[in-house]
Amino acid sequence: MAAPSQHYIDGEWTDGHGAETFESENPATGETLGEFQRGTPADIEGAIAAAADAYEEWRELSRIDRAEYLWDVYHELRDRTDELGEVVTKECGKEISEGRADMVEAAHMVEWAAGDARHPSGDIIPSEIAEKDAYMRRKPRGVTGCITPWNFPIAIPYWHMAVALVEGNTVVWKPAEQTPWCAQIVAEMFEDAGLPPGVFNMVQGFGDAGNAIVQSDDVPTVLFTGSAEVGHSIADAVGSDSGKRAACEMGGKNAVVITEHADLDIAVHSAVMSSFKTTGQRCVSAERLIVHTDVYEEFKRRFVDIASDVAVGDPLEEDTFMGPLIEAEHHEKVTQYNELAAEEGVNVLVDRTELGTDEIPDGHEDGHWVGPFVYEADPDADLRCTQEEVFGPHVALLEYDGDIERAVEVQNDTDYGLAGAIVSEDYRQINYYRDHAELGLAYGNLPCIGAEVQLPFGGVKKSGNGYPSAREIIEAVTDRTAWTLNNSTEIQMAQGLSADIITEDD
Ligand code: UN1
Repeated sequence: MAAPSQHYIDGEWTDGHGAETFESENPATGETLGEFQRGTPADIEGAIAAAADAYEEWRELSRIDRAEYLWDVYHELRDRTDELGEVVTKECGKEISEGRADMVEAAHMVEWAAGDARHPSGDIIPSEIAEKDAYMRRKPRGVTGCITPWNFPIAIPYWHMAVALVEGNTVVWKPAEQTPWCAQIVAEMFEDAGLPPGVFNMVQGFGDAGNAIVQSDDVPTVLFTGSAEVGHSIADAVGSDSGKRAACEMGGKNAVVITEHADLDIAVHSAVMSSFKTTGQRCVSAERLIVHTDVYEEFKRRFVDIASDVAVGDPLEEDTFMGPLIEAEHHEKVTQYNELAAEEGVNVLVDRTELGTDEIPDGHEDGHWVGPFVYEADPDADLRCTQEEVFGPHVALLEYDGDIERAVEVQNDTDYGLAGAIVSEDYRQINYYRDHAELGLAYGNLPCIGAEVQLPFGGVKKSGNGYPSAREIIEAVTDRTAWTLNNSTEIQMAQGLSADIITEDD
Protein backbone atom coordinates (compact mmCIF):
# COMPACT_ATOMS: atom_id res chain seq x y z
CA MET A 1 0.00 0.00 0.00
CA ALA A 2 1.21 3.52 -0.79
CA ALA A 3 2.63 5.66 2.04
CA PRO A 4 0.03 7.90 3.67
CA SER A 5 -0.49 11.23 1.92
CA GLN A 6 1.16 14.17 3.58
CA HIS A 7 0.62 17.75 4.65
CA TYR A 8 1.89 20.61 2.51
CA ILE A 9 3.82 23.08 4.65
CA ASP A 10 6.28 25.76 3.54
CA GLY A 11 6.41 24.42 -0.01
CA GLU A 12 7.25 20.85 1.10
CA TRP A 13 5.28 17.64 1.52
CA THR A 14 5.75 16.43 5.08
CA ASP A 15 4.56 13.75 7.50
CA GLY A 16 4.33 16.31 10.27
CA HIS A 17 4.63 15.53 13.97
CA GLY A 18 1.73 13.14 14.33
CA ALA A 19 1.91 9.38 14.69
CA GLU A 20 -1.66 8.77 13.54
CA THR A 21 -3.19 8.43 10.12
CA PHE A 22 -6.79 8.34 8.94
CA GLU A 23 -8.57 6.98 5.90
CA SER A 24 -10.83 8.44 3.30
CA GLU A 25 -13.86 6.32 2.54
CA ASN A 26 -16.13 6.20 -0.50
CA PRO A 27 -19.57 6.81 1.06
CA ALA A 28 -21.30 4.84 -1.71
CA THR A 29 -19.29 1.65 -1.25
CA GLY A 30 -17.41 1.84 2.04
CA GLU A 31 -14.22 1.28 0.03
CA THR A 32 -11.02 2.94 1.35
CA LEU A 33 -9.78 5.57 -1.06
CA GLY A 34 -6.52 6.48 0.63
CA GLU A 35 -4.63 6.98 3.86
CA PHE A 36 -3.63 10.39 5.17
CA GLN A 37 -1.43 11.79 7.91
CA ARG A 38 -3.47 13.18 10.77
CA GLY A 39 -2.24 16.69 11.57
CA THR A 40 -1.57 17.88 15.11
CA PRO A 41 -1.63 21.34 16.69
CA ALA A 42 2.18 21.35 16.30
CA ASP A 43 1.78 20.87 12.55
CA ILE A 44 -0.62 23.80 12.45
CA GLU A 45 1.91 25.90 14.38
CA GLY A 46 4.57 25.04 11.80
CA ALA A 47 2.22 25.97 8.98
CA ILE A 48 1.33 29.27 10.66
CA ALA A 49 5.02 30.12 11.13
CA ALA A 50 5.69 29.40 7.44
CA ALA A 51 2.69 31.49 6.38
CA ALA A 52 3.79 34.38 8.63
CA ASP A 53 7.31 34.32 7.13
CA ALA A 54 6.01 34.20 3.56
CA TYR A 55 3.57 37.06 4.17
CA GLU A 56 6.16 39.85 4.15
CA GLU A 57 7.22 39.17 0.54
CA TRP A 58 3.84 38.06 -0.77
CA ARG A 59 2.11 41.24 0.31
CA GLU A 60 4.69 43.33 -1.56
CA LEU A 61 3.76 41.83 -4.95
CA SER A 62 1.12 43.62 -7.01
CA ARG A 63 -2.37 42.14 -6.94
CA ILE A 64 -1.97 41.36 -10.63
CA ASP A 65 1.27 39.43 -10.05
CA ARG A 66 -0.33 37.44 -7.25
CA ALA A 67 -3.31 36.65 -9.48
CA GLU A 68 -1.00 35.25 -12.17
CA TYR A 69 -0.46 32.17 -9.99
CA LEU A 70 -4.19 31.65 -9.78
CA TRP A 71 -4.68 31.65 -13.55
CA ASP A 72 -2.58 28.47 -13.63
CA VAL A 73 -4.91 26.93 -11.05
CA TYR A 74 -7.91 28.07 -13.10
CA HIS A 75 -6.65 26.32 -16.24
CA GLU A 76 -5.92 23.12 -14.34
CA LEU A 77 -9.42 23.15 -12.84
CA ARG A 78 -10.89 23.60 -16.32
CA ASP A 79 -8.71 20.98 -18.00
CA ARG A 80 -9.39 18.36 -15.31
CA THR A 81 -13.10 19.00 -14.67
CA ASP A 82 -14.30 15.55 -15.77
CA GLU A 83 -11.45 13.61 -14.22
CA LEU A 84 -11.58 15.38 -10.87
CA GLY A 85 -15.37 15.67 -10.87
CA GLU A 86 -15.28 11.90 -10.60
CA VAL A 87 -12.92 12.10 -7.61
CA VAL A 88 -15.33 14.52 -5.91
CA THR A 89 -18.18 12.10 -6.52
CA LYS A 90 -16.19 9.13 -5.25
CA GLU A 91 -15.09 10.86 -2.10
CA CYS A 92 -18.20 12.78 -1.08
CA GLY A 93 -20.95 10.80 -2.79
CA LYS A 94 -22.62 13.62 -4.73
CA GLU A 95 -23.99 12.42 -8.07
CA ILE A 96 -21.66 12.96 -11.00
CA SER A 97 -23.19 16.17 -12.42
CA GLU A 98 -22.72 17.66 -8.94
CA GLY A 99 -19.17 16.37 -8.75
CA ARG A 100 -18.37 18.19 -12.00
CA ALA A 101 -20.33 21.28 -10.91
CA ASP A 102 -18.11 21.47 -7.83
CA MET A 103 -15.09 21.73 -10.15
CA VAL A 104 -16.83 24.30 -12.33
CA GLU A 105 -17.83 26.39 -9.32
CA ALA A 106 -14.21 26.27 -8.11
CA ALA A 107 -12.99 27.44 -11.54
CA HIS A 108 -15.53 30.26 -11.53
CA MET A 109 -14.37 31.44 -8.11
CA VAL A 110 -10.71 31.38 -9.11
CA GLU A 111 -11.56 33.19 -12.35
CA TRP A 112 -13.50 35.83 -10.41
CA ALA A 113 -10.68 36.39 -7.91
CA ALA A 114 -7.92 36.49 -10.50
CA GLY A 115 -9.96 38.68 -12.86
CA ASP A 116 -10.78 41.04 -10.01
CA ALA A 117 -7.07 41.77 -9.64
CA ARG A 118 -7.27 43.93 -12.78
CA HIS A 119 -10.39 45.75 -11.65
CA PRO A 120 -10.40 48.98 -9.65
CA SER A 121 -10.13 48.34 -5.93
CA GLY A 122 -11.10 50.88 -3.29
CA ASP A 123 -12.81 54.23 -3.67
CA ILE A 124 -11.95 57.83 -4.40
CA ILE A 125 -13.86 59.89 -1.87
CA PRO A 126 -14.48 63.65 -1.93
CA SER A 127 -13.09 65.91 0.79
CA GLU A 128 -14.57 69.19 2.05
CA ILE A 129 -11.14 70.72 1.46
CA ALA A 130 -10.34 71.12 -2.24
CA GLU A 131 -6.63 70.49 -1.65
CA LYS A 132 -7.17 67.13 -0.01
CA ASP A 133 -7.37 63.80 -1.83
CA ALA A 134 -9.17 61.08 0.08
CA TYR A 135 -9.24 57.38 -0.77
CA MET A 136 -10.41 54.12 0.74
CA ARG A 137 -7.60 51.62 0.28
CA ARG A 138 -7.37 47.99 1.36
CA LYS A 139 -4.55 46.10 3.02
CA PRO A 140 -4.21 42.37 3.61
CA ARG A 141 -4.55 41.19 7.21
CA GLY A 142 -1.85 38.51 7.30
CA VAL A 143 -2.19 34.79 7.87
CA THR A 144 -5.70 33.61 7.02
CA GLY A 145 -6.95 30.35 8.58
CA CYS A 146 -9.43 28.45 6.41
CA ILE A 147 -11.62 25.61 7.68
CA THR A 148 -13.83 24.07 5.01
CA PRO A 149 -16.60 21.44 4.78
CA TRP A 150 -16.78 18.17 2.85
CA ASN A 151 -19.89 18.87 0.76
CA PHE A 152 -18.15 21.22 -1.71
CA PRO A 153 -14.65 19.82 -1.26
CA ILE A 154 -13.08 21.73 -4.18
CA ALA A 155 -15.31 24.80 -4.60
CA ILE A 156 -15.51 26.07 -1.02
CA PRO A 157 -11.74 25.91 -0.38
CA TYR A 158 -11.35 28.20 -3.38
CA TRP A 159 -14.15 30.46 -2.14
CA HIS A 160 -11.96 31.03 0.91
CA MET A 161 -8.50 30.98 -0.53
CA ALA A 162 -8.61 32.52 -4.01
CA VAL A 163 -9.57 36.04 -2.91
CA ALA A 164 -7.54 35.81 0.32
CA LEU A 165 -4.39 35.14 -1.74
CA VAL A 166 -5.03 37.77 -4.42
CA GLU A 167 -5.57 40.35 -1.69
CA GLY A 168 -2.09 39.58 -0.30
CA ASN A 169 -2.79 37.24 2.61
CA THR A 170 -1.09 33.89 3.13
CA VAL A 171 -3.10 30.82 4.01
CA VAL A 172 -3.22 27.89 6.45
CA TRP A 173 -5.95 25.48 5.44
CA LYS A 174 -7.52 22.61 7.40
CA PRO A 175 -9.81 20.73 5.01
CA ALA A 176 -12.70 18.49 6.07
CA GLU A 177 -11.54 15.11 7.37
CA GLN A 178 -14.12 13.36 5.14
CA THR A 179 -12.55 14.61 1.89
CA PRO A 180 -8.75 14.55 2.26
CA TRP A 181 -8.20 13.23 -1.27
CA CYS A 182 -9.87 16.30 -2.78
CA ALA A 183 -7.78 18.45 -0.44
CA GLN A 184 -4.62 16.74 -1.62
CA ILE A 185 -5.54 17.66 -5.20
CA VAL A 186 -6.18 21.29 -4.30
CA ALA A 187 -2.76 21.44 -2.63
CA GLU A 188 -1.10 19.84 -5.67
CA MET A 189 -2.65 22.49 -7.88
CA PHE A 190 -1.11 25.27 -5.79
CA GLU A 191 2.19 23.43 -5.93
CA ASP A 192 1.90 23.10 -9.74
CA ALA A 193 1.21 26.83 -9.95
CA GLY A 194 4.58 27.45 -8.26
CA LEU A 195 3.30 29.56 -5.40
CA PRO A 196 6.26 30.74 -3.26
CA PRO A 197 6.86 28.44 -0.25
CA GLY A 198 4.70 29.23 2.77
CA VAL A 199 2.10 31.28 0.88
CA PHE A 200 -0.27 28.31 0.88
CA ASN A 201 -0.15 25.58 3.54
CA MET A 202 -2.43 22.62 4.12
CA VAL A 203 -2.66 20.42 7.19
CA GLN A 204 -4.94 17.39 6.97
CA GLY A 205 -6.82 16.40 10.09
CA PHE A 206 -9.71 16.82 12.50
CA GLY A 207 -11.17 19.38 14.89
CA ASP A 208 -8.10 19.53 17.14
CA ALA A 209 -6.07 20.82 14.19
CA GLY A 210 -8.81 23.28 13.21
CA ASN A 211 -8.98 24.49 16.79
CA ALA A 212 -5.25 25.23 16.81
CA ILE A 213 -5.87 27.66 13.92
CA VAL A 214 -8.72 29.32 15.81
CA GLN A 215 -6.69 29.66 19.04
CA SER A 216 -3.51 31.00 17.45
CA ASP A 217 -2.47 34.59 18.19
CA ASP A 218 -0.76 34.69 14.81
CA VAL A 219 -3.89 34.12 12.73
CA PRO A 220 -5.87 37.38 12.62
CA THR A 221 -8.55 36.05 10.27
CA VAL A 222 -10.43 32.76 10.44
CA LEU A 223 -12.78 31.74 7.63
CA PHE A 224 -15.17 28.93 8.34
CA THR A 225 -17.92 27.21 6.36
CA GLY A 226 -19.68 24.30 8.03
CA SER A 227 -21.96 23.33 10.88
CA ALA A 228 -23.66 25.88 13.13
CA GLU A 229 -22.28 24.20 16.23
CA VAL A 230 -18.63 24.57 15.19
CA GLY A 231 -19.20 27.97 13.56
CA HIS A 232 -20.71 29.48 16.69
CA SER A 233 -17.88 28.18 18.86
CA ILE A 234 -15.34 29.70 16.45
CA ALA A 235 -17.18 33.03 16.38
CA ASP A 236 -17.25 33.03 20.21
CA ALA A 237 -13.57 32.15 20.56
CA VAL A 238 -12.43 34.73 18.03
CA GLY A 239 -14.96 37.38 19.03
CA SER A 240 -13.41 37.78 22.48
CA ASP A 241 -10.17 39.05 20.86
CA SER A 242 -10.90 42.36 19.18
CA GLY A 243 -7.90 42.20 16.83
CA LYS A 244 -9.13 38.96 15.34
CA ARG A 245 -11.95 38.38 12.90
CA ALA A 246 -14.00 35.29 12.17
CA ALA A 247 -16.18 35.04 9.10
CA CYS A 248 -18.47 32.07 9.42
CA GLU A 249 -21.13 30.65 7.17
CA MET A 250 -23.34 27.96 8.65
CA GLY A 251 -26.43 26.03 7.75
CA GLY A 252 -30.10 26.77 7.84
CA LYS A 253 -33.60 25.40 8.18
CA ASN A 254 -34.39 26.66 4.73
CA ALA A 255 -37.87 26.81 3.23
CA VAL A 256 -39.67 27.07 -0.09
CA VAL A 257 -42.92 29.06 0.06
CA ILE A 258 -45.59 27.95 -2.42
CA THR A 259 -48.48 30.39 -2.58
CA GLU A 260 -52.03 30.02 -3.93
CA HIS A 261 -50.75 31.76 -7.09
CA ALA A 262 -47.93 29.29 -7.75
CA ASP A 263 -47.36 27.52 -11.03
CA LEU A 264 -47.39 24.00 -9.59
CA ASP A 265 -44.99 22.59 -12.17
CA ILE A 266 -42.40 25.10 -11.02
CA ALA A 267 -43.35 24.52 -7.39
CA VAL A 268 -42.89 20.75 -7.49
CA HIS A 269 -39.68 20.99 -9.52
CA SER A 270 -38.20 23.63 -7.20
CA ALA A 271 -39.17 21.74 -4.07
CA VAL A 272 -37.71 18.43 -5.26
CA MET A 273 -34.43 20.08 -6.26
CA SER A 274 -34.22 22.09 -3.03
CA SER A 275 -34.95 19.14 -0.76
CA PHE A 276 -33.23 16.19 -2.39
CA LYS A 277 -30.35 17.41 -4.56
CA THR A 278 -27.04 16.48 -2.85
CA THR A 279 -29.23 14.18 -0.71
CA GLY A 280 -30.24 17.27 1.27
CA GLN A 281 -26.64 17.88 2.30
CA ARG A 282 -26.23 21.47 1.15
CA CYS A 283 -26.33 24.21 3.72
CA VAL A 284 -28.89 25.79 1.38
CA SER A 285 -31.08 22.64 1.09
CA ALA A 286 -34.75 23.08 2.03
CA GLU A 287 -36.27 21.07 4.89
CA ARG A 288 -39.52 23.03 5.01
CA LEU A 289 -42.14 23.49 2.28
CA ILE A 290 -44.68 26.13 3.25
CA VAL A 291 -47.73 25.56 1.06
CA HIS A 292 -50.99 27.53 0.74
CA THR A 293 -54.12 25.58 1.60
CA ASP A 294 -55.73 26.21 -1.83
CA VAL A 295 -52.98 24.29 -3.64
CA TYR A 296 -51.91 22.04 -0.76
CA GLU A 297 -53.59 18.78 -1.75
CA GLU A 298 -52.45 18.88 -5.34
CA PHE A 299 -48.91 19.92 -4.44
CA LYS A 300 -48.73 17.21 -1.77
CA ARG A 301 -49.89 14.50 -4.16
CA ARG A 302 -47.37 15.46 -6.82
CA PHE A 303 -44.46 16.01 -4.40
CA VAL A 304 -45.10 12.74 -2.57
CA ASP A 305 -45.30 10.91 -5.89
CA ILE A 306 -41.79 12.03 -6.85
CA ALA A 307 -40.32 11.64 -3.35
CA SER A 308 -41.58 8.06 -3.36
CA ASP A 309 -39.55 7.10 -6.38
CA VAL A 310 -36.82 9.65 -6.88
CA ALA A 311 -33.74 7.69 -8.03
CA VAL A 312 -31.30 6.92 -5.23
CA GLY A 313 -28.24 5.10 -6.53
CA ASP A 314 -24.63 4.91 -7.60
CA PRO A 315 -23.51 8.54 -7.77
CA LEU A 316 -21.16 7.76 -10.65
CA GLU A 317 -24.14 6.85 -12.86
CA GLU A 318 -25.71 9.68 -14.87
CA ASP A 319 -29.24 8.50 -14.07
CA THR A 320 -28.87 8.84 -10.30
CA PHE A 321 -30.60 11.77 -8.59
CA MET A 322 -29.49 11.13 -5.00
CA GLY A 323 -26.25 9.56 -3.84
CA PRO A 324 -25.53 8.32 -0.31
CA LEU A 325 -25.04 10.31 2.90
CA ILE A 326 -21.46 11.19 3.68
CA GLU A 327 -20.70 8.81 6.56
CA ALA A 328 -22.09 6.30 9.03
CA GLU A 329 -22.33 8.86 11.84
CA HIS A 330 -24.37 11.16 9.64
CA HIS A 331 -26.60 8.29 8.55
CA GLU A 332 -27.29 7.69 12.22
CA LYS A 333 -28.14 11.34 12.78
CA VAL A 334 -30.57 11.53 9.84
CA THR A 335 -32.22 8.27 10.92
CA GLN A 336 -32.65 9.63 14.44
CA TYR A 337 -34.25 12.84 13.17
CA ASN A 338 -36.68 10.80 11.05
CA GLU A 339 -37.58 8.79 14.16
CA LEU A 340 -37.86 11.95 16.23
CA ALA A 341 -40.33 13.45 13.74
CA ALA A 342 -42.52 10.36 14.07
CA GLU A 343 -42.28 10.58 17.88
CA GLU A 344 -43.25 14.25 17.74
CA GLY A 345 -46.53 13.14 16.18
CA VAL A 346 -46.21 14.44 12.63
CA ASN A 347 -48.03 12.72 9.78
CA VAL A 348 -45.42 10.76 7.84
CA LEU A 349 -46.13 10.63 4.08
CA VAL A 350 -42.97 9.05 2.68
CA ASP A 351 -40.51 7.06 4.74
CA ARG A 352 -37.57 5.74 2.75
CA THR A 353 -35.18 5.85 5.72
CA GLU A 354 -34.37 2.23 5.06
CA LEU A 355 -34.18 1.43 1.40
CA GLY A 356 -35.14 -1.97 0.03
CA THR A 357 -32.26 -4.18 -1.10
CA ASP A 358 -33.44 -3.80 -4.71
CA GLU A 359 -32.99 -0.01 -4.40
CA ILE A 360 -29.33 -0.28 -3.38
CA PRO A 361 -27.01 -0.74 -6.35
CA ASP A 362 -25.03 -4.00 -6.57
CA GLY A 363 -21.72 -3.92 -4.78
CA HIS A 364 -22.80 -0.87 -2.77
CA GLU A 365 -24.26 -2.63 0.28
CA ASP A 366 -21.81 -0.82 2.59
CA GLY A 367 -22.82 2.66 1.41
CA HIS A 368 -24.66 5.09 3.68
CA TRP A 369 -28.00 4.92 1.90
CA VAL A 370 -31.13 6.78 2.75
CA GLY A 371 -34.12 7.95 0.72
CA PRO A 372 -36.54 10.84 1.20
CA PHE A 373 -38.49 11.27 4.41
CA VAL A 374 -41.53 13.53 3.96
CA TYR A 375 -44.14 14.49 6.54
CA GLU A 376 -46.79 17.08 7.27
CA ALA A 377 -46.68 19.14 10.42
CA ASP A 378 -48.50 22.04 12.02
CA PRO A 379 -46.57 25.25 11.27
CA ASP A 380 -47.39 26.58 14.74
CA ALA A 381 -46.32 23.50 16.69
CA ASP A 382 -43.07 23.80 18.59
CA LEU A 383 -41.27 20.80 17.10
CA ARG A 384 -37.58 20.00 17.02
CA CYS A 385 -37.94 18.31 13.63
CA THR A 386 -39.17 21.50 11.97
CA GLN A 387 -36.70 23.76 13.83
CA GLU A 388 -33.37 21.91 13.81
CA GLU A 389 -31.19 21.40 10.76
CA VAL A 390 -30.98 17.73 9.79
CA PHE A 391 -28.76 18.08 6.68
CA GLY A 392 -30.49 15.26 4.87
CA PRO A 393 -33.52 14.48 2.68
CA HIS A 394 -35.89 15.16 5.58
CA VAL A 395 -38.67 17.56 4.66
CA ALA A 396 -41.80 18.94 6.30
CA LEU A 397 -44.91 20.14 4.47
CA LEU A 398 -46.36 23.05 6.42
CA GLU A 399 -49.85 24.06 5.26
CA TYR A 400 -50.86 27.69 5.74
CA ASP A 401 -54.02 29.67 5.24
CA GLY A 402 -54.15 33.39 4.60
CA ASP A 403 -52.03 35.94 2.82
CA ILE A 404 -48.37 36.26 1.95
CA GLU A 405 -47.69 37.93 5.32
CA ARG A 406 -48.66 34.67 7.00
CA ALA A 407 -46.40 32.61 4.70
CA VAL A 408 -43.46 34.87 5.45
CA GLU A 409 -44.22 34.68 9.18
CA VAL A 410 -43.85 30.88 8.97
CA GLN A 411 -40.73 31.23 6.82
CA ASN A 412 -39.16 33.52 9.44
CA ASP A 413 -40.12 31.33 12.39
CA THR A 414 -36.64 29.84 12.64
CA ASP A 415 -33.34 30.78 14.25
CA TYR A 416 -31.67 30.54 10.86
CA GLY A 417 -31.69 32.69 7.74
CA LEU A 418 -29.55 31.31 4.95
CA ALA A 419 -31.55 30.50 1.79
CA GLY A 420 -35.16 30.36 0.69
CA ALA A 421 -37.46 30.54 -2.31
CA ILE A 422 -40.97 31.65 -3.18
CA VAL A 423 -43.02 30.16 -5.99
CA SER A 424 -45.78 32.51 -7.16
CA GLU A 425 -47.05 34.19 -10.32
CA ASP A 426 -48.08 37.28 -8.33
CA TYR A 427 -45.40 39.94 -8.31
CA ARG A 428 -46.81 41.61 -5.20
CA GLN A 429 -46.39 38.39 -3.24
CA ILE A 430 -42.90 37.96 -4.65
CA ASN A 431 -41.91 41.50 -3.72
CA TYR A 432 -43.32 41.17 -0.22
CA TYR A 433 -41.32 38.00 0.28
CA ARG A 434 -38.17 39.62 -1.17
CA ASP A 435 -38.42 42.49 1.30
CA HIS A 436 -39.50 40.60 4.43
CA ALA A 437 -38.09 37.08 4.36
CA GLU A 438 -35.08 37.02 6.71
CA LEU A 439 -32.56 35.47 4.34
CA GLY A 440 -29.13 35.98 2.86
CA LEU A 441 -30.01 34.18 -0.39
CA ALA A 442 -33.54 34.40 -1.76
CA TYR A 443 -35.02 33.09 -4.99
CA GLY A 444 -38.25 33.58 -6.94
CA ASN A 445 -39.68 30.70 -8.98
CA LEU A 446 -36.50 28.68 -8.52
CA PRO A 447 -35.02 26.15 -6.11
CA CYS A 448 -33.16 27.69 -3.16
CA ILE A 449 -29.88 26.01 -4.17
CA GLY A 450 -27.32 26.80 -6.82
CA ALA A 451 -25.97 30.30 -6.12
CA GLU A 452 -23.35 31.62 -8.53
CA VAL A 453 -19.97 32.80 -7.24
CA GLN A 454 -20.36 36.43 -8.31
CA LEU A 455 -23.27 36.84 -5.88
CA PRO A 456 -22.72 37.49 -2.21
CA PHE A 457 -23.22 34.20 -0.36
CA GLY A 458 -24.11 33.97 3.30
CA GLY A 459 -26.90 34.19 5.80
CA VAL A 460 -28.45 36.21 8.57
CA LYS A 461 -29.46 35.25 12.13
CA LYS A 462 -27.79 32.00 13.25
CA SER A 463 -26.70 31.15 9.72
CA GLY A 464 -23.69 33.42 10.02
CA ASN A 465 -22.32 36.78 9.13
CA GLY A 466 -22.24 36.38 5.39
CA TYR A 467 -18.54 36.88 4.76
CA PRO A 468 -16.52 33.77 3.93
CA SER A 469 -17.25 33.43 0.25
CA ALA A 470 -17.30 34.85 -3.18
CA ARG A 471 -17.52 38.61 -3.51
CA GLU A 472 -18.03 39.53 0.12
CA ILE A 473 -14.93 37.73 1.32
CA ILE A 474 -12.87 40.78 0.44
CA GLU A 475 -14.35 42.42 3.53
CA ALA A 476 -13.17 39.55 5.69
CA VAL A 477 -9.60 39.27 4.43
CA THR A 478 -8.69 42.94 4.15
CA ASP A 479 -8.63 45.98 6.39
CA ARG A 480 -9.68 49.31 5.00
CA THR A 481 -7.57 52.42 5.33
CA ALA A 482 -9.23 55.79 4.88
CA TRP A 483 -6.25 57.66 3.41
CA THR A 484 -6.16 61.45 3.09
CA LEU A 485 -3.31 63.35 1.41
CA ASN A 486 -2.89 67.12 1.66
CA ASN A 487 -1.67 68.75 -1.59
CA SER A 488 -1.34 72.22 -0.09
CA THR A 489 1.44 73.64 2.07
CA GLU A 490 -1.22 74.83 4.50
CA ILE A 491 -3.01 72.56 6.90
CA GLN A 492 -6.75 73.01 6.60
CA MET A 493 -9.29 71.07 8.57
CA ALA A 494 -12.77 69.95 7.65
CA GLN A 495 -15.88 70.65 9.74
CA GLY A 496 -14.78 74.27 10.27
CA LEU A 497 -12.19 73.14 12.80
CA SER A 498 -9.57 75.81 13.38
CA ALA A 499 -6.04 74.84 12.31
CA ASP A 500 -4.52 77.89 13.98
CA ILE A 501 -2.01 77.26 16.71
CA ILE A 502 -2.51 79.88 19.36
CA THR A 503 0.19 80.55 21.92
CA GLU A 504 0.28 82.60 25.15
CA ASP A 505 1.91 85.41 23.20
CA ASP A 506 -0.98 85.79 20.75
C1 UN1 B 1 -23.43 24.75 0.64
O1 UN1 B 1 -24.58 24.39 0.58
O2 UN1 B 1 -22.70 24.40 1.57
O3 UN1 B 1 -25.68 27.69 -3.74
C2 UN1 B 1 -22.85 25.59 -0.44
C3 UN1 B 1 -25.30 26.52 -3.85
C4 UN1 B 1 -23.84 26.26 -4.07
C5 UN1 B 1 -23.07 26.33 -2.79
C6 UN1 B 1 -23.70 25.61 -1.65
N1 UN1 B 1 -23.31 27.22 -4.99
O4 UN1 B 1 -26.06 25.58 -3.80
